Amino acid sequence: MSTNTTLHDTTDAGQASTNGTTTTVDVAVVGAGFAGLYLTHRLRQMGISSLGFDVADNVGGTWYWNRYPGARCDVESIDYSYSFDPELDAEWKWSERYATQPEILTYLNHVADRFDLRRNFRFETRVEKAIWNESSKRWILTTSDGDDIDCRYYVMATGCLSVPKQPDITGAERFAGETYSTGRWPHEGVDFTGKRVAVIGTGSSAIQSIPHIAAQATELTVFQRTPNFSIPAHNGPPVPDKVAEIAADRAGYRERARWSRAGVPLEASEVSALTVTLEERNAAYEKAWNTGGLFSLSTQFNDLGTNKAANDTVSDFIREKIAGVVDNPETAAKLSPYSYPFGTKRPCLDDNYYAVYNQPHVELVELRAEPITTITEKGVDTSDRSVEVDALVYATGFDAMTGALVSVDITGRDGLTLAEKWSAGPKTYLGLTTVDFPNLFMITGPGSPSVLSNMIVSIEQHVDWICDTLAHMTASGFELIEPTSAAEEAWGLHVNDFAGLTLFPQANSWYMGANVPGKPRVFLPYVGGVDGYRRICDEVVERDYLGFKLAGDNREQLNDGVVRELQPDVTIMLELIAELGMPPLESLPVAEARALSDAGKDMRPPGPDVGEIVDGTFPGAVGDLDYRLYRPTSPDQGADDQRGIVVYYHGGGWVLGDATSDDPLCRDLCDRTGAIVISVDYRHAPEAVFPAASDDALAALAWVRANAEELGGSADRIAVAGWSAGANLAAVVAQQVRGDGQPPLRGQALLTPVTDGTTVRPSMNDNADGLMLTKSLMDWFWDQYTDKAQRSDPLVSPLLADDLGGLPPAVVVTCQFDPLRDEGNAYAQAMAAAGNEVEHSVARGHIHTSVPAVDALPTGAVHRETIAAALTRFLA
Ligand code: NA7
Repeated sequence: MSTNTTLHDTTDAGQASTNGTTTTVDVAVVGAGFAGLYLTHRLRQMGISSLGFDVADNVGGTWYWNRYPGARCDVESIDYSYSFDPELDAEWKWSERYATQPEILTYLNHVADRFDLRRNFRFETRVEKAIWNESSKRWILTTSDGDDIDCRYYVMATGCLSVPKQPDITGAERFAGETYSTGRWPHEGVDFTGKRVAVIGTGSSAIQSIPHIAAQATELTVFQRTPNFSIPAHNGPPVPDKVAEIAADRAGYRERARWSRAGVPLEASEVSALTVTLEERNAAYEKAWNTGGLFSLSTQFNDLGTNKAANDTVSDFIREKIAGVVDNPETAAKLSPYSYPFGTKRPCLDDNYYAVYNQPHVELVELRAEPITTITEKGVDTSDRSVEVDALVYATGFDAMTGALVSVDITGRDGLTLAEKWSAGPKTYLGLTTVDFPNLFMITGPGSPSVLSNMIVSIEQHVDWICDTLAHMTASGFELIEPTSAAEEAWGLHVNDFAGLTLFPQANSWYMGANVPGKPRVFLPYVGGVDGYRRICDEVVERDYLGFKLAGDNREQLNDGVVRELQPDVTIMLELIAELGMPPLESLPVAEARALSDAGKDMRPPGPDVGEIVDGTFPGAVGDLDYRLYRPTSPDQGADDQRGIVVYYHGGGWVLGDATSDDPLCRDLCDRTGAIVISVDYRHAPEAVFPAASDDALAALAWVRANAEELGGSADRIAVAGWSAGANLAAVVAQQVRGDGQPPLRGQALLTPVTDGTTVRPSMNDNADGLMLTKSLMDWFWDQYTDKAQRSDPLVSPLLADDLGGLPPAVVVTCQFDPLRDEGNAYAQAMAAAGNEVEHSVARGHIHTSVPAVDALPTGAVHRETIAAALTRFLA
């Protein structure tokens, strides 16, 4: 990074210039909180002029406004501090583990003084409008003091929880007593002594303030819509061990924070909550409960955020704690959350919150049972009663993550406003930028880790990324940056895919936009971690601003592309497998390749239970072979009480595997379809070469047809299915038995089939390496099974059959990043063109091996369901 770069249009580097009522500056910044202050400091260092705005009369951002009693940070202050200046970091001493709002505000004022930042801000000034001027390639801002700001870059450093939610309770304007909002608390403080007080809301602000309000009020009534999980803060002086750890290696500690999941260095558990005993689990939770802190409980096991059953264990633990503290069992029950998993709404840290309800003058009203009908002049009416109060405190939260961004009237290219563009939910690239709003940056915007992380670490990362980008642009002669539509679209999918792996979407939380009436239900932050996200942002830069268009007077660079296309669970699996450092299968003798491939079986989840599993043998083309039969638990289907049968052929390139090697997938198919699944073996290459496998596959079907009733199924309702080379066999068998005088096959399910050994299609080269099935492994499989000359035989390349008419209905699932994708797609298209019924889908973000990974890769489930639903239809 360069620290003394200037932009082209800066006549007086580092200074804004004013002409009449227009001020010209390089960068306009909205917000004087943690983000705006650090950004201003960095820009000053770089010699880039900036002007910041804040409605408040001083610095502080969220910590300026949230002055309610008990307001504190709920990430330890030692972590919730700037790291950009080691001297500042070393010198500043927090007095408590979780600093109070006044102390945090003092810190921010100290930072503003220390780096002389206030002179770059106009306080008590609101940016009301921002319009992109396409001809000058600049933003024109209109401020509340009537001034226009003409800037090259426009940065919204407006925070994620800065716009209080508008009162959405009937009659709110009628109340004649004192009204307060936690997010806009009077600077002089409020004395509730001798007063009857109502608090509406039980989020973090309420949970922090209620014990303080209860200490003064004569009567306190708390109106709770949804109970929250709250963990004791165990506040006190900063934890000595942690202070010592940081003092010993400050730079190392901060670097670990930058590369941690949540922006705080934490030990991540690798153990599932469901694999330990109840005693072990509760001992872990008890220790965490006594340690306190936002992350203590959630990091005890690795599946609390992704597995509901695992989450239930910690949720139960907290509910027991609530019951242990609150004397009145009815009140304890009301305070116990059941409607969402722990952690899917922001958990709270408290200081004796639950015990407040043991005080005789404190009452909890459960709004789900008795909703507020209206606020009146005197208080709050519910469906059951009228509660008269002297003061009403709204602790009803914020229009989170997008509220502040759309509260300024921002108009981008072609008159499009940000509010219009985001009417169905925010669209960003990396949570930093958005299409049609060139040179606009958001700090901790939607689609970035932001509120799921230590905000200060995320703020510093965003500010650094933006400043490094400006430096790069200046040095390279660019003055315009905008993401591409493809990059933005794909980022939205990636953010959503990641959230879908977690329990977060199960809650009506502000993470989901669910707290604001009418707000689109979209998961707003990025759940992939500060570490993973930082890696992505760095990679975007390393790949020369992938997904961005950069332009200057004399040059333009369009580097369209997508930074993360694989499903997130597929990426995680690939990283884990890469860590194992296994040799390529094709580099091994066949016996060793088989042993290595078999060893993987023990590492995978077993798949669902089925009613019965029977192992046996059947006559193959030249001798007995094994089968494994899966009988479902579900009630019999079909008029004659006989089930449909799926004859399944396993994957493994005609070389690896056996009748049991796709066990989880077969269980899953059996469970989802309610059909009998018979996984049949076939002879393998190189011992038995082409056409041994297809001969055995055909023999297996003949045997199942002849013995269907004995197996508990119906000879009239048989389908074939397979994965990879097994799908090749299923396709070949389906062609061979056409019109053979027997009841026709009801269907064929082909998952990533091999269909043509004669042509190298683009997907083979595009996905040649690093995605489990490689091009060289596929070549090796082919070489084991067939001579090159044999590969045009439809018995191994079913796509090359002269006649593809009259085939059974097919479901074909191919994977986007599979070397076999294009030949699978070609087969689906060719079958459809020949007049067959074909359902074909391409599994987005999947690789050759990921869809069969039952219970290991959640994103594959939808594609297995596609196959199962089609089979169920075929066999009905
Ligand atoms: P939150 O966490 O959004 O809490 C707001 C609370 O107000 C929550 O209990 C809401 O219930 C409740 N609420 C909101 N609207 C209503 C209406 N109309 N009627 C009754 N109750 C209502 O905001 P906080 O300020 O407490 O905390 C925000 C974050 O700041 C916090 O997570 C930390 O990160 C710091 P709901 O759950 O929506 O049913």
